[in-house]
Amino acid sequence: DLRNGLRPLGSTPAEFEQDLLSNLYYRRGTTVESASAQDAYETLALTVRDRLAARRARTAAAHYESNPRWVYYLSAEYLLGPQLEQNLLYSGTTDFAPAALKALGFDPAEVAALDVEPGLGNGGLGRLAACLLDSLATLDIPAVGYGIRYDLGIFKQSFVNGEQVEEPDDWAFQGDPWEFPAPDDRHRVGFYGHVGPDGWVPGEQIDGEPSHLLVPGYGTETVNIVRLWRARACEDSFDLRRFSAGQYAEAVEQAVKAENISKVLYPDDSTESGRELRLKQQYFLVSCSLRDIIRRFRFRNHDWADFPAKTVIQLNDTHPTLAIPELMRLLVDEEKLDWDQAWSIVRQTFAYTCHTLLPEALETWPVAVLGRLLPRHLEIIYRINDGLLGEVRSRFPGDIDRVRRMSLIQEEPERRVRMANLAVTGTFAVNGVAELHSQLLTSTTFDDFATLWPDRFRNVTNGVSPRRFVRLANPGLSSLITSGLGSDAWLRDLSQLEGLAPLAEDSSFRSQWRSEKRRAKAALGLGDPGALLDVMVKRFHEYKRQQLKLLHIITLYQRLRNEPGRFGVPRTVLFGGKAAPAYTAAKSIIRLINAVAATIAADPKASGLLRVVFPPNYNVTLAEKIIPAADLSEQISMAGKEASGTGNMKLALNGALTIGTLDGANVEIRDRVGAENFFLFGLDATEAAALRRSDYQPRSYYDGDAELKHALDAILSGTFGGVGQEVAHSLLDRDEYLTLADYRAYVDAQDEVSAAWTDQERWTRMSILNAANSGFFSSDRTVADYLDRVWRATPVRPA
Ligand code: 26Q
Repeated sequence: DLRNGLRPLGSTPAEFEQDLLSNLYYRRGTTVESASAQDAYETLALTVRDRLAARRARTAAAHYESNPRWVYYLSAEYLLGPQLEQNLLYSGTTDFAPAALKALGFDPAEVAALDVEPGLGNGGLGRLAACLLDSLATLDIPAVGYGIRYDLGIFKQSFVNGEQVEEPDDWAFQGDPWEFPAPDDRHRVGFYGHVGPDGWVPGEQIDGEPSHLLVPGYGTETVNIVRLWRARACEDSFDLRRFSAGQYAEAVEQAVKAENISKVLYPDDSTESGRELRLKQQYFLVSCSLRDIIRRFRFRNHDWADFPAKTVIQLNDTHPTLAIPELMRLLVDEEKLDWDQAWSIVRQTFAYTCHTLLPEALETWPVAVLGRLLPRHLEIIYRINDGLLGEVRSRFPGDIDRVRRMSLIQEEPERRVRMANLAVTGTFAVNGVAELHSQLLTSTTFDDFATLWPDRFRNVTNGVSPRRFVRLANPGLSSLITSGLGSDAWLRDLSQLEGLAPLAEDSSFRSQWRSEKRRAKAALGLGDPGALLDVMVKRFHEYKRQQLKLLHIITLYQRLRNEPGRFGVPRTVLFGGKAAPAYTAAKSIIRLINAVAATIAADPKASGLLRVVFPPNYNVTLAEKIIPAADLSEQISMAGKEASGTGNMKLALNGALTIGTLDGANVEIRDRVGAENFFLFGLDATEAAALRRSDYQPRSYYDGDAELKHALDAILSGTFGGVGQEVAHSLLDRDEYLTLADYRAYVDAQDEVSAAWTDQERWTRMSILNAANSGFFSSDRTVADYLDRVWRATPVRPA
């Protein structure tokens, strides 16, 4: 067996250095004398990657041997974060790299800074996908993630005169040393055309070319992969008629257009209506991935009836929902199974995770667009709908309103396909991402479906990777935790953090805990050790209510100028986050934050007391710097709107206290850390929904609260350079997310925060208890819950 003939890679510093040198010569093709920092970076990446690739080979062999049930994760987004540090840690080479680089004459810090994060996602949903892959590998589950290799990731944000400006993120400009391209493993994907007697005849074809990244588990041999597709012109996409007429350039033009499918990530994290290219991306992902899954199934199996036993396919929101009609098409049209048999296989194979509560964020596509791009799929969707509506009619005779609500096709104002209804209908399991969210799904969004199929719905509360968001982001705190617990086993079993609780009463441990916070703040350049670092990092959206935080800041500023006795404690408020480029209201809030920050920075009276900072381009790399430094975590969405949140978990695990509403996973964080260690405020989901249904008058809050009036009047009267009029007007005239209704409760809760901060020993106790009781929010636990409630797959350990 040749596999066993692999020369083992060295595990000593000297061997690492040898391999680095050899890779510099033989794979990078340069020499020590002429190598640039970029050469050194790429060579280091290869040297680390080789070690993981050896583990990958052993993992693949074990998987092949056991023919297990596979978990396939389909996601339009993966926000993987920087790869170098993680892969050094997971390959056990963290300590070798700096010395080896120095020996070759390079500055390790300069080399490490060349690691570019692949920003192949927008926010929470994409980062969750990355955390789940990390945990799947850590738990030794045979799994593959499928996604799109966008040439351009999430845009780079900068500020010009305080306004967000977007620039393309050409993340792989220098090439990506972590990636293994497989150009010989292409799949052909069809679009347009018509349905003939023998099924679909596409009018256009393109190839999907895969490459994969290694996804190592922590503390185990397993290395899984994430397979990313990029669009390539196939030979048939050259227009041969034109070509023979001598119109060479025109023919090539079409081919170039085909490659646009994987050109750019859509930078919207909620709605992006009706863009055909986005639908093409979704079908491209689905078609390539299913063909790959089927090829892998056939490798070891022969009977379609075994497919569901060997395969579970998780749909990350509705973005890959076309996988349902696509698998029906493959089984019925190509494999010649009868409809009912095919439907039974499909229904046993797919599961769907919903990540939203905003009705406007439920994806729909115009029937006309979908029918033109994918005519056969539309037919299949109609036939699935016939089955669904037949079932509804027989269970609820005469209830035509129910039929209208549940239909896969929305009729008014234009005919559209409801992707969420299709996802619920074509899967055996539908989950929300936090307890409250899952409850609201069955009581509101999917109430009709939950009545029809109550067993289909379940909860899987989100989690985050403790490796990335504690160990890598916060090495100092991690060492302290390890010494406090006497072992680093918490990195694979985060519930062990509970062992820190008694140390909250140990004053020397508390003082070490505080000094780790200080260190992280200093590393951020926010070294004022006395100031409370108040952090709100997340995408900009009105429902998340960055505008509420802003009103609080203005109130603090006005207090420090007019009523210093009520000001509270010195604070630095840090914002981070991007707004969708077309989301005008969110961009106005960003503009106003920057204007308020500038006004406060220019006022000597505020110096040392209040500061607002807004570093641009919040991404995973920046999150890993900010989160360890945070004292206070802002989780202040209108209750009933944030499905879960995951930043809330990352911050709590790093010892930040939460100020928040009873929304998403905040509810579970508070249950675990204890009400006395959580600053709760505001309307709950039931109250908020009731207030919105009633005749809500935001102006009554403005008229009834002098501080609120004063804050809004400051914006209106031009205190911040005249910026933000539209923000103030939107709050006074409509206030869709009840910002003004929650303002007083929020400001009062912030006064409690200030009071708690004045007692640093008490604050530190609370901080330790927050971390100690947040072990539940590990994505390892999330994956364990998916295994138990949805996937039913078992570990396979490489020999
Ligand atoms: C859809 C169609 C067209 C274009 C873009 C999109 C699109 C893209 C991304 C729609 C939604 C998203 C991302 C949503 C998201 O990140 N949701 C968040 O998911 C987290 C993980 O479950 C939760 O913690 C957050 O509460 C939720 O907002």
